[in-house]
Amino acid sequence: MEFKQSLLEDLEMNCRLCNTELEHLVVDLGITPLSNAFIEESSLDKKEPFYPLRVYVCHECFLVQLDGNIQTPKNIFSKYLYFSSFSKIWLDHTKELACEIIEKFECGQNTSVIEIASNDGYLLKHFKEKNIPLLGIEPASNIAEIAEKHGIKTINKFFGLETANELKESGYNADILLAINVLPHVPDLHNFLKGIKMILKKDGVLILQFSTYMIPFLQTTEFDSIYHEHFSYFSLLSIEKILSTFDLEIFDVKELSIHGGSLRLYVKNANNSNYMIQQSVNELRKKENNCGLSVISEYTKFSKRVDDIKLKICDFFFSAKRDGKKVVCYGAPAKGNTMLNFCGIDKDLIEYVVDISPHKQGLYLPGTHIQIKHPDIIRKTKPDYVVILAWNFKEEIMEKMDYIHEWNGKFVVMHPKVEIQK
Ligand code: DWN
Repeated sequence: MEFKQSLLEDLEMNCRLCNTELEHLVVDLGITPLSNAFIEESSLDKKEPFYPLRVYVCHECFLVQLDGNIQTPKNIFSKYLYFSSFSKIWLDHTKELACEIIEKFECGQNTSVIEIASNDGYLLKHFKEKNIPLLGIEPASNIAEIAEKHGIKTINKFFGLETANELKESGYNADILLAINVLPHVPDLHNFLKGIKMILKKDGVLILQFSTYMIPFLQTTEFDSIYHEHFSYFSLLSIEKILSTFDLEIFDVKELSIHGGSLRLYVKNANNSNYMIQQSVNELRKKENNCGLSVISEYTKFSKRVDDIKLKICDFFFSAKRDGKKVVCYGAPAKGNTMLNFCGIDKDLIEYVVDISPHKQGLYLPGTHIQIKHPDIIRKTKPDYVVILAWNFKEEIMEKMDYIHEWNGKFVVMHPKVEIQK
């Protein structure tokens, strides 16, 4: 496994929010490839960069974070293989979100809606249907192109202060500013929040949502959602500190089960008196306190649990191999690559992976070099075990792949524990 010594010097050992020296390790997942760096067949014999993957918690602001920016967003997101529109559960969830926003904030043809990291237009399309003025900001050129084809006005740029300035100069600002599953991907939170402050109208509402929310993240030991494009892992405790630095205030919160446990925040300018602070905010503060989120040991004992889970994952795959069982995986999510690479599970133990995304089929997983195929092959090869790597969509996947039971095939998940499904 190869990484340049210089990269280690790039590692920050200071908190990306408050600059406090990082002293408390949450978990060290070794050195791994970028989790979305899928490989073309022609590149399988080329050098493949591996990087340290370590998470720390700051003892001042309790932000859980990678110890540095191994990769720049430009390297990760300029051409990206994650398209949001490949999961019904996710599409249903975000349709409900759009409908709630339109109703709750009385969006109409005078409402300006801007979404940061708008992907393929999966969310903004619901505003378009209501003729609500919108703008998507999407850094991945291949994905922005698809959104534009769907008639979603999209600018292909990274969001930050510079882009916000350009938007402001072009007369754009937001009554509703959406940032769904983007904040964990932002290495420079200060620059990002300055940009948000720049384009959010005085009476505007920012709706932030992110997976890897700290309560379920710790309670279910969600280590596979740690990868180089997830620079930060938030709690209400840590995110309130970030937002207050920019006179932004949370007036409502919602805990969500999607993606293994997410948090949605409704945020306003502190001097905007149009929205009362809801009881939900204080209730979540109390819940986080009861879960020990302001106690460092709550974070540092994560690592031991990860080691225990790793043993159970390895046990499953090695026992199946020993018993001559045919094992394949369903879904080629980024999280699956963290799990496989950290546990050392590769193509000796897994015959192939399937994924419905045509953008991933034919490629190979980073690090393990397991090929990604179309799900139809499962009916042909009749595997004994189908390990669902995209466990956050387990129900949807098991429903559509129910036919594996015709040959007594079994589904298996590795999260929140190794479990062979009935
Ligand atoms: O933060 C992020 C989360 C929200 O989404 C991004 N960094 C990238 C991405 O992470 P991920 O790749 O772990 O996400 P998913 O959404 O869990 O990936 C699901 C994968 O499974 C996709 O490649 C699509 C595939 N899939 C499938 O093959 N059949 C999904 C469903 C629902 C299916 O039925």
